[in-house]
Amino acid sequence: MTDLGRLEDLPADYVAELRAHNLVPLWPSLRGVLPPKIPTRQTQATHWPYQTIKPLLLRAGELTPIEKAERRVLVLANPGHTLEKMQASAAMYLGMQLLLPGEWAPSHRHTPNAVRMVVEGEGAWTTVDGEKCPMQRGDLILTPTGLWHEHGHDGTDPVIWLDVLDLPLAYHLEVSYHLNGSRQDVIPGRGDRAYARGGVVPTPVFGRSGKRYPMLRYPWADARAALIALASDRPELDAVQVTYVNPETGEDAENILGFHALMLRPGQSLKLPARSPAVVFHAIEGRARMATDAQAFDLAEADTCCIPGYTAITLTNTSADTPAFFFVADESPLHRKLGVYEVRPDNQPHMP
Ligand code: 1HN
Repeated sequence: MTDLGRLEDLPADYVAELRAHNLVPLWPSLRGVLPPKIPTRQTQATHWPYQTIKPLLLRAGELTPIEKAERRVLVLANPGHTLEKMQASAAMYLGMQLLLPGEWAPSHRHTPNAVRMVVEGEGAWTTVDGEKCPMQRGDLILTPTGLWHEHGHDGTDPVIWLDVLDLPLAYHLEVSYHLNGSRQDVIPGRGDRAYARGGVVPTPVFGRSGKRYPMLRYPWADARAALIALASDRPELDAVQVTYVNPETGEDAENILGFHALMLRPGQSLKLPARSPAVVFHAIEGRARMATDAQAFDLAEADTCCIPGYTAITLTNTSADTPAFFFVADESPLHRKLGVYEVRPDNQPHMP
């Protein structure tokens, strides 16, 4: 590949004159913005152990009342993007949120899409678009773009959950904003039970519900049962994984980020091919060794990690007798919509 001309090769007065007119020569920067064969990624493989986060989050509960925080969150920031950017990857934001007994995080809505993955504690709830969703460990609760949501806690011990948002993308697109509201009236209706059995959905005899997001809560008990059934039905299947979908359309549960649950059989080692989206793993039950070409670490229960795109991953269940279960979030719906989704089973470019 030919070396392209550098900025230093140009007369300083010429460069200064260009700049004065808000003009920039492309060729000195062309390889930077369009590198050969593989994108430059700022996202670094990063591991956030829960044992580190939990005491610091409980301390935040002592230091900052909910009224002074609105959302009491420690952000899982990827150092590759600089901590100030508060992003886990190019499109994903991660945060651990604490709600103490009796607290209320007031109703608001915003343009970024969010989900909650419940990590620990009993008795909290999130009301989304008038539907009161109980929060239990491993449950996935959607708060898609534009829907009102608020969190409350009727239990006796702290509740902690993982927030995943497409905030970095929305912010970059200059479409990120919020509106404050008042306490929502709770409307009867349980989308989580109405769509609880795969293959059958409520019949719209009197017309469709009109809801773009008919299912807001995906109970862990159901996703876990689906994984166990899949593993026993398909003994030869390597990737025992399910995707959280909109049960009326079969499409991804949200527009931009993808959400999945993954099971590793006892002792299983799973090789995942390099794919274009960055991916987040959160250990719901059990533990695993996470390895890329460059790095390895142990993911303990409730730990979270982020792996950049275009990276092959080997996940190994270090227990010989119990399965391990993971929540997986990635940027695949976004990449597919943009037409840049790519799998590299042989680590070679396969431009779509
Ligand atoms: C948000 O609305 C929540 O509703 C949590 O719990 C984290 C991070 C950035 C922007 C909005 C919530 C958030 C957030």
